[in-house]
Amino acid sequence: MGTSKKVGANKKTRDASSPVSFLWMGGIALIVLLLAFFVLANQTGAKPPVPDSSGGVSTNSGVVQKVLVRALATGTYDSPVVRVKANQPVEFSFKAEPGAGCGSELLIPAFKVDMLSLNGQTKTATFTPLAPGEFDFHCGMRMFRGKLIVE
Ligand SMILES: [Cu+2]
Repeated sequence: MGTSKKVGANKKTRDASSPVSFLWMGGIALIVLLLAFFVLANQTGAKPPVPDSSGGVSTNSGVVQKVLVRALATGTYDSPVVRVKANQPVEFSFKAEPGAGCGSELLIPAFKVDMLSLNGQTKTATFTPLAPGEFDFHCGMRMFRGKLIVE
């Protein structure tokens, strides 16, 4: 008997849908307000594009040179020769294919880079070569071999 009364009570609160509809209206009003806020915020935010007033010479203004080297399951790098320019930052990304074995580690000793790519994840090291030259990159046992040529 007690359980049937509780079910009846539940049905009654559901049928009296006024609190539910108030909730809906409140939610919709909130969403509209939020949307309006974001639109206004975007408009005010987009208005002033900061003028590039800095006329000073910046030594680090070079474009970042993005490089991706993959260690393949066949035991080689997909790009064994990488060319970059001196005095510009290099973003050296590295990804080892599953099955690359010890090739999942890539070292560039000259720039103290040591990256470990496990489960196909991409690792990135950033450095700036200050002078031209040729620098080796390789796995921990130098089976995978590549050359970073700085021009
Ligand atoms: Cu190796």
